[in-house]
Order: sequence, then structure tokens, then C-alpha cells
Amino acid sequence: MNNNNWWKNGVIYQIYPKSFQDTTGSGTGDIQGIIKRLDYIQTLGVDGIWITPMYLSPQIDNGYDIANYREIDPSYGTMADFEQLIAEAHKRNIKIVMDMVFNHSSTFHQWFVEGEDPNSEYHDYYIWREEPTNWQSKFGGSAWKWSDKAQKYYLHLFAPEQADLNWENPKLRAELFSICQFWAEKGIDGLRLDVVNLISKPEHFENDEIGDGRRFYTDGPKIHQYLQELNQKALTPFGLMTVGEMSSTQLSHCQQYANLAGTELSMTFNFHHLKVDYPYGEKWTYAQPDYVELKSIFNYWQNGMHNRAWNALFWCNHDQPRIVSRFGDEGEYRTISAKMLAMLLHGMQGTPYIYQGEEIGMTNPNFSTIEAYRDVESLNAYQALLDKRYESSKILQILGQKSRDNSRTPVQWDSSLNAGFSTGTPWIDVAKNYLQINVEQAIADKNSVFYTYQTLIALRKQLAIFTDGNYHDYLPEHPSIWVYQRQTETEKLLVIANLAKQSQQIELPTEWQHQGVITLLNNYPEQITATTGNLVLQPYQGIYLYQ
Ligand code: TEU
Repeated sequence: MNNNNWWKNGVIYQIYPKSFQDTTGSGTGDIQGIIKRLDYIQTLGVDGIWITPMYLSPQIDNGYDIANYREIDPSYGTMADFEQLIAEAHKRNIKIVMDMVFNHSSTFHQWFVEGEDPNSEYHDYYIWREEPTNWQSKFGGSAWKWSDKAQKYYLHLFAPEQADLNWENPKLRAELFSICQFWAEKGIDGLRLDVVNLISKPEHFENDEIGDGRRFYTDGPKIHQYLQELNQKALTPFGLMTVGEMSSTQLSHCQQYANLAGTELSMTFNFHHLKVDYPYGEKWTYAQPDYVELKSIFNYWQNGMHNRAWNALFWCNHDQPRIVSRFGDEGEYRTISAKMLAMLLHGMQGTPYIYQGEEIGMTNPNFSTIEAYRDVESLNAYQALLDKRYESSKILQILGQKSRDNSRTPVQWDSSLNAGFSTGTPWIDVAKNYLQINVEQAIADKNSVFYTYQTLIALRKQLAIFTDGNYHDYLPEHPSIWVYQRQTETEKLLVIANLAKQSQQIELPTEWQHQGVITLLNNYPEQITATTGNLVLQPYQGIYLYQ
């Protein structure tokens, strides 16, 4: 499949299949459900769909614990269903990007089941030590687990059922490259590579006296060598677009990971912008976001990657809370603030990703009991905070703001039972506001968030400024107003956003104070004629001025 950089002015829609659409009454989403909703996705106008893992898995981490990389998990359907999905998507000129988890496999994978035996050829597919280091799993607790069979510890940066793979082993690497070829020959168009910047471990493992160990394996010693080999042997030969999920990464590495020459990956996700409500880097706190820090991070990455490498842009995914709950307003300004947040992100350089439900302004579910939570990370955090003597009510407040479950509630399709997601009992509760917030309502309401996303996707194709313009922040120090300019030799775009619930006034940059400025987009009805210096911004107002 010819790549031709379709993603440079494209937009990608992320599907978390378990929560997307169930067609069997099982309570979990399936491939036929995705096929059923392709026309809806096509209406939005996106160029591709990223689907999180649907491979055979015991579902300890909802599919990021893969037990067979070449088999579709029966809960999602059959390989024939998947082949039908590829064909139906391609009929609609929608590309399919699959999620590949190459940092670790499930401990139920045959490689690990046999590899626990030190004499097995698969033993060296994993990382074993006689003595553990003090490294911590990202889901809490030690990153090492004892194996009686092996009489050694194995490394697991995530759940104990997710054993880290040993990329030092050329046979293991060849297995993974062959898996890419298998799916490329099925007709997929790209891969999202899960925590791929963690695959290169240090030669010697030592305790981390100042951290949780991530500094030893993040953007590790051979990471670029491994990614170049992956590119040469498994990506370029099949024209696969790739987006690397880069955990705790650095700009200097992403400039190389996503270099415009395409020698490693097409683009990278980083998460620095989604830690501005983590005081001192601590996720499990109830805190408000720091927008000065948010603007600074985007300024750093937009300018650091411009003309060198390619960003993946996102607010939401299956690991993050819903953005309208996080940086917007769940109440009277929900649609207004959701539109403003969409305009802020889609005005930048990079490939925007829209997470299922984001396009209709879905919110966090605000679960009131721990029994409603499903995610291994959430449940581990709950117990860890209980152990620290936190009140349960306080922990639920924190989980309600920060947990990954927030984005994993079923897509709200309509106001029927279970929001039209399933005729069975959903694996996780539907958010209670589905009667008011659902796709059917959004499509019927020309003023809905959906049509703002549809417009933004179309604008990215119509105007080169979105793809090519540089980035300049006009108000870096303002606590709740964001004004940035994109510019090329022939076009200028001014993106203005009020991140507060109160009206605020700004003075327009002088080069924008004249006739002939076009209001390209505005989440309020009145038109802006930027003929004076001052501009009153309504609560959560977003404006695109163009010239
Ligand atoms: O996420 C890795 C990652 O960086 C985040 O999951 C983060 O570390 C975690 O949420 C703790 O805050 C990828 C997948 O997106 C995630 O769903 C998987 O759980 C994880 O890798 C392990 O495969």
C-alpha cells in the first residue's frame, strides 16, 4: 500500500473497540460493530482509523497483553470479520492503522509459556535476572516478578502478566518484523507502536536511587538502531505509516524518531502536555491544569519539531480522561468549550487524532463507586491510596478526574438502552448523560461539536497553513488565554482561545488590526471584524482569524 504521506494533512480517528459498538449482545464491542459505524466515521471526514489491540489476549490490560499476535480475539470476531473491515474501510477511502505492542507480550503467549523453561529457545525472548532492581512498574509495585519454573525474576514494566521482550535477541526481532509483514499483507495501512521507546534496555541493570528506573530504559541506548532496522525490514517495504507512542520521552529523540526523511517512524505521540495537572509529576492527585505550562510545552514541541520531524496531536485517548472534563466545562459551556479545545489542537502542525466520542463532546462518567472501575491501573491506584490512608471518597474524586476508565465508557450512539452500544450488559457502565450527549443528537444538531470537528478536518485539507505554517505564541504568560499564530509566506492564521468560564478582553496583535481579516471559524455566532485593537472573548470562546 503506497504511503504517499497521506497523514500529513490527514486526521485519524481512534477506536477502542471494546467500548465502540457491540453487535452480539456480549456487552463488549466487536469488529462488525466497527463496520456498522464506518458510514458515520466517513461522514466525519477522517482519513484513517487507529484501532487498539484486538489480538488474542487474556484482557488483563484490555488487549495490551497479547497472547497471539496473528490471531483476532474471538470476543471481537474472526479474521474474516477483520478482512471485511479492511475492505469496507478501503471502499470508503479510510485507512486502517493497527496497534502493535512490541515492548512486551502476555505471559500467556506461547513464547513465555515455553520460555519460562531456561532451556527453551524462547527463554531469551524475555528479560531475566537472578536479582531484581528497585525499578517500579508503571501500574505500581515492583517491575520484577519471580518465576518458580525459571528460578529467576522477569521484567515487566507494566502488569506482571505483561513480560518485557528482549530486543537484544535477533530472533525475537525477526519474529516481530514477520508479524508486521503478516498484517501488511492483510492490507493494513499503518501501525501505532505501543511504548516503543521503552524497547531498548541497558546492558547492565542497576538500582535507581533517584527514580523509578525509567531513566535507564526510556529512549534507551539502542532505540534508534532498533527502529531503523524495524523501518528497513518491516515498515518501508510495505509502505506502512507509523506513529510511535513515546512514554516520558525527550524532544531530541522525537526529532530523530519522526524525522522527515522517514528513516524511523512517521510521527510520535508524547504526553508532556497531559501532565500539566500532575503537581510534581504525581498523577494520582486532584488538581487543576496549569495553562501557562501547557502553552509552554506546545510552544516547545511545535517549534522543536517544525521542519525537522512530525508530531501526532491529541487531547484524548483510551488512557486519558475526556478533554472537555479536563480542560473545558461539563456544564452549560460543554459544547462551546469542546469546540474551543478542538480548534486549539487542530490549529497546530502535526496529525490530529480524534478519540471515539471526543467529536460529540463526551465527558468523564463521574463514577461514584470503586465497583464501577475496570482498569488494572485504577484498581491498583485505589488500593495503593487506601494503603496510604486516603479516604475512599477522596480516592474516588481523584480517580474521577484522572483514571483511564474515564475514556473507556461505551460510545453514546443514541438515547436507547445502553446508549445504543449493546443489547447486553456493557462491560463498563455507560455514562449517565447519554440521554443528552449522543451521536444521534449531535448529527441532528447543526450547532453540535460534531460539525466543528467535521469543519476542522476539512479545513486541514483546504488550507496549507495548517500543515506547513510555523508557530508563534503571542501570550505565553497569560493564565487562561491562548493566542498563537501560524504563518507561511502566503497565509497567516491566528488561533484565539479563552480557557476560562469568564469573558476576557485581549488586544489583538497589531498585524491583525486591519480590514480584510477573515473569521474562518468561531464557536460563537457573531462575526469578528478585527478593526479595533481590543477584542472581548466570551467564555470558552475559540476563534480562527485568517489572512
Ligand atoms: O500506554 C503506556 C503509557 O505510557 C500509559 O499507559 C501510562 O504509562 C499509563 O497509563 C500509566 O499512567 C500504553 C497503552 O496505551 C496502555 O493502554 C497500556 O496499558 C500500556 O501501554 C501497556 O501496554
